[in-house]
Amino acid sequence: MVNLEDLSQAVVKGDVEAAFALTKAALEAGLPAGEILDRGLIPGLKEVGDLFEEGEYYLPELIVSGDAVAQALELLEPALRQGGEPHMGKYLIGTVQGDIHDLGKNIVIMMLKGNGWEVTDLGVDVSPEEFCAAVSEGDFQIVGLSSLLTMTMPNAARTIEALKKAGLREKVKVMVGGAPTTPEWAAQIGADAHAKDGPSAARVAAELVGKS
Ligand code: B12
Repeated sequence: MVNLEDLSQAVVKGDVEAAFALTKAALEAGLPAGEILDRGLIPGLKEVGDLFEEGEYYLPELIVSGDAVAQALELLEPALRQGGEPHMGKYLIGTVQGDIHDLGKNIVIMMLKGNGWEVTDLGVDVSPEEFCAAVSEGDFQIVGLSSLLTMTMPNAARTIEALKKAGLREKVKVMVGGAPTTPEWAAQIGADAHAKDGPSAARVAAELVGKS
């Protein structure tokens, strides 16, 4: 039986091979992908973040632990995105300018796809202008802005302002998320909604388009 605490610790140690092997074993043992995430990979990353904050870990540790999770996520993707043909609509997502964190965004993408959304991913460090260009060219119902750094949260606000200036704000609903963000902040910057994790992102997206 796979112990998900061992998986968390593999992430904490930045043991890419062990994290991959334990994720594979957990899937083969029939554990749901969501549980592997919530009880294995995410708590591991949380501990890495705490150690970083305490000055025990430095950037290289963040990098290897992030890499361990990125590789494990590839194994989870088929299970997380199971859900058939896209029928909810089109969702545009990206990490805001100045920010290169993408693990959380990628989990949100998997959950959205698993819940019937067609998702276009602009990647990381996406400028307000790039978001505007994509919104203007595509027929998206929702734009999702991810921000993991307190320092880059204002760039989510700038993106919403840029959409307004370009006359595109009414064309799309805007959702925001990322560890330091809150529903209050979302309301303050004029977003339509906030979600705290992948499952709630999928639920809130459905609500925003009246398909919940
Ligand atoms: C891994 C990691 C990295 C990796 C990222 C790898 C990658 N490919 O993403 C690397 C090494 C690149 C990195 C770099 C840095 N990091 Co870093 N990093 C982390 C760490 C440990 C985990 C982040 C993570 O993936 N969490 C797990 C995922 C699942 O959670 P999540 O991202 O929050 O996403 C969930 C929700 O928020 C939500 N969500 C996310 N996005 C969206 C979007 C939408 C639309 C919606 C609806 C929902 C949603 O759903 C997700 C799924 O459940 C965190 C610590 C932590 N506790 O978060 C620090 C952390 C975020 N990093 C931090 C810092 C300071 C940095 C650096 C500045 C360090 C440095 N000195 O250089 C750089 C910044 C680089 C840059 N310009 O962006 C700080 C940020 C502090 C702050 N509040 O500003 C943290 C909190 C660490 C700490 N405790 O101090 N980091």
